[in-house]
Amino acid sequence: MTRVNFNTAKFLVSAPSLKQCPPEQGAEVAFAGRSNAGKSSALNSLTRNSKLARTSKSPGCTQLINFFTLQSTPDYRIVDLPGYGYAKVSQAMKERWQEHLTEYLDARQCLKGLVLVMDVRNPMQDLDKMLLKRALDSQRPLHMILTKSDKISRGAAQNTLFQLRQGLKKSGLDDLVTAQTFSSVTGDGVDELAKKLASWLSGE
Ligand SMILES: Nc1nc2c(ncn2[C@@H]2O[C@H](COP(=O)(O)OP(=O)(O)O)[C@@H](O)[C@H]2O)c(=O)[nH]1
Ligand SMILES: [Mg+2]
Repeated sequence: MTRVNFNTAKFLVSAPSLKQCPPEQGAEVAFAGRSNAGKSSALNSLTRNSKLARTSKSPGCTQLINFFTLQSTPDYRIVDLPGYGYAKVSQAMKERWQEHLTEYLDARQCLKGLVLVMDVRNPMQDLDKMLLKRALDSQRPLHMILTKSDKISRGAAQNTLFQLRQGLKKSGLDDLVTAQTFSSVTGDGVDELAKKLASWLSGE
């Protein structure tokens, strides 16, 4: 498998909509999730760069699609999609977010897979399910990371993961949808996530 050095990630560009995204070239993977689920922290753990994605105190502010490129393999990109579900954001803004997301998922050929970031204590909220559905509609694989696993016991985290996998299996989705636990504090699951993304990016 092609070696993918996530620690060479560097900010590339912010796009307010699909039109401003970098050219379709190479391969990219995108991160999505509710505000505060731990998306920025996960990106920073993956890239071993605590300053890559800003972990914000004011969620819901940015509606930009942020692109990062891997300097060792510049054709590979990581995409940070705007967080969703932040209560104080207006309805109009929420709808605009859904439109942009749908547009991006439908049109973006070089998108190889989607990471859905969810707090292990509160997975599969309505908007998470909506995102899952959109990913499946666009025939894209989706990998769920259950973050903040350090916040609960190992047994409880494993149980949540088990239940989630059972649900996927029952719905016949377990070939396209995978899941793992994750913690940016303890490093739980960082290597597992890196492997998944490397296989998507390299197509191996
Ligand atoms: N204990 C713990 N806290 C986390 C973890 N990941 C994120 N956080 C905290 O959760 C809050 C939101 O994280 P952030 O990465 O900004 O979430 P985002 O809005 O999804 O990008 C911050 O206070 C983080 O420090 C984790 O794995 N463990
Ligand atoms: Mg963030």
